[in-house]
Amino acid sequence: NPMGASSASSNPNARTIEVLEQMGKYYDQMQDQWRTLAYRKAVTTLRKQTSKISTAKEASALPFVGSRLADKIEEIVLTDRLRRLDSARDDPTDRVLRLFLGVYGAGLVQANKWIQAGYRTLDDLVANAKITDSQRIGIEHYYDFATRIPRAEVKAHSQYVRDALRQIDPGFETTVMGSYRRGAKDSGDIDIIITKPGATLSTLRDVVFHTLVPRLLKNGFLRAKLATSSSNDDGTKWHGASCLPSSTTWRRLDLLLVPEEEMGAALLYFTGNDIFNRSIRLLASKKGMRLNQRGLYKDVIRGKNREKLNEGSLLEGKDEKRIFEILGVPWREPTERIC
Ligand code: DCP
Ligand code: MG
Ligand code: MN
Repeated sequence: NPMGASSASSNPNARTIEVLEQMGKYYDQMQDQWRTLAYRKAVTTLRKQTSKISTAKEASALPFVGSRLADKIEEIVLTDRLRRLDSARDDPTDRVLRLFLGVYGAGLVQANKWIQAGYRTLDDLVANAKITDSQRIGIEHYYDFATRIPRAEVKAHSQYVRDALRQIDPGFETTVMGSYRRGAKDSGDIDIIITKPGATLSTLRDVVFHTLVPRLLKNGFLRAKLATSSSNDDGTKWHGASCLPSSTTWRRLDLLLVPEEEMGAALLYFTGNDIFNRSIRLLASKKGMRLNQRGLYKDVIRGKNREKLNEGSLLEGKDEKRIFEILGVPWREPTERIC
């Protein structure tokens, strides 16, 4: 967590933050996005406090802290722990569920099916369950993929990709996105945007999918391709695993192809974080615009429930700063986009 270092021990709410983060991590592992978000927002709010928040009443007066979370904050201050977290950790079914949800590509439905079928360990799955190729790789490299990647190593992987790409065509450019661009000291995966000024998406696909990736699979830098969910596969992504020549640890690597005209919107989207993205999209929609990873659009007609009735027309896609300007939002450095 990039904000951790600056405020960890000096913050009067350090212990509360620590426990809430553990609870949030638990919900994240359980793929409970709603509660994960609530805990992250509460943690962000607590980090900004300069005095200790001790009672539920004080806590619920803060933004993004509802009454239940406020009660938990009081419980942590009074008892130095959280019963909900202890019970979650003790529950064996929960443990297995979290273990299985950690397998690349496994969702709640899949993980529960494995549990229903009587499987309890990763070895059970490999030996007896019907699993996809991607899931097998996710299991074989479970602990690699669960380990955070130090910033210097993210850089080394991206340099490797960049050098190989420029050998094919020096006109290509790469940008490391996600938590790395936000300045994080470590990352969950390596997100790389690939573009080339003046090139179409089909040229990008040709070079990356048909030349770069096969070459890097052959020389052993890329170890495996992993399935992308069909719902968000628009032929602009490659998901897989990479490994530096000096290492045996496999890392999750995402390549994203972006035509020049969409670079601004893609930079904005893939920098995140996800909460920042949500709030800036919501703001766009309130102003009658629409923001996605391709561009900012106007004249979007929405129905009663804010659902969009047409696509709108493009206002800006290429320039990240212009998108902020048009939205009327002061520019925020990537390192400040942590919500
Ligand atoms: N993103 C998003 N909403 C999602 C998933 C992703 O807005 N549901 C955007 C914001 C993320 C970026 O894509 O910052 C990259 O996604 P990652 O899942 O790789 O997340 P991060 O790079 O931010 O974190 P990590 O270090 O865990 O990879
Ligand atoms: Mg990432
Ligand atoms: Mn990613």
